[in-house]
Amino acid sequence: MMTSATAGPAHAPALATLAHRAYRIRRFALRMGEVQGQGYIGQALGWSDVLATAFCHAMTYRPDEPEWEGRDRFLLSHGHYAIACYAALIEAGIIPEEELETYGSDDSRLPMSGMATYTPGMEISGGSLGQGLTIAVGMALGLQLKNNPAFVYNSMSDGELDEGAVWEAALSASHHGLSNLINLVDINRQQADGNSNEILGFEPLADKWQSFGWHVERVNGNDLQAVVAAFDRCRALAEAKPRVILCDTLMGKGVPFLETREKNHFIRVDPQEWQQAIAVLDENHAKGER
Ligand SMILES: Cc1ncc(C[n+]2csc(CCOP(=O)(O)OP(=O)(O)O)c2C)c(N)n1
Ligand SMILES: [Mg+2]
Repeated sequence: MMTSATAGPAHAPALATLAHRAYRIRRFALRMGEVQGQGYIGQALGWSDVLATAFCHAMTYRPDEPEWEGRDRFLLSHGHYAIACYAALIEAGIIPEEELETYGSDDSRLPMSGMATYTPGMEISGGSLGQGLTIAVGMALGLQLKNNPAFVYNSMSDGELDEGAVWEAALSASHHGLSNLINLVDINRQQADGNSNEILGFEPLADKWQSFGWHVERVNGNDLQAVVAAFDRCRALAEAKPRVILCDTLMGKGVPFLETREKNHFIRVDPQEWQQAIAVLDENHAKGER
């Protein structure tokens, strides 16, 4: 039997350390973007604070034993956010840092869309949008039946709210009282064809989840303290309800020239800009700005 250190809330870092880890996640993602010359970097930068909170504050797992039965599960429903998830898995110690140099190349364990069969720590092959929550419901129910106390985190995007299966899963989760299910929604107000809420209006979103029987948190997804508090409340809640954290995020967060770039599903980054982006990120982090 393999023995390995267990990461988890008991070892959760102070906020400044967590901010440093979120910075490192952003930096790993930018490096991968540079290696491949492309990547969903706007999303990765926007989602890094939530990923840092999940992997470096809230979740229990063993970096050297990614399939340990007692681990909290993290499902990347929006498979195109793989670059962000790999960056978090590197920071979590599940993927070696050197491996980021292979991102997106043939034979790499880090393909451009998340694949469960390729990558340690990647629980599902997401990317067919709207499916992650349906799988998460089944997993959470299974864990409850086995008296396994692990949490299931589903990570999804606001474009996925257009998918009917999400709402069927939401009904099922509350019907079964899945208190071990925490759904994380990235509300970056962007999807392939424009502003998500204008393409298919989803507001008032908190009311919708609440009426489906969920405990709801809505936070600025780039305010680390608020994100940590929301995760903590969701983990501590005694009610037999599934939990959702609706996170309003800013695409490109941490690199001002990308934050203000015209918001597209695929933010344009010119070859010389990857290094500039890393330099600005480093500089702002050194100044304590986020
Ligand atoms: C079921 C399904 N429909 C369409 C697509 C094509 N697609 C890939 S990413 C994407 C955008 C979805 O919205 P969101 O994830 O919010 O976009 P982002 O915030 O990353 O811009 C679409 C439509 C897909 N992968 N799966
Ligand atoms: Mg979106």
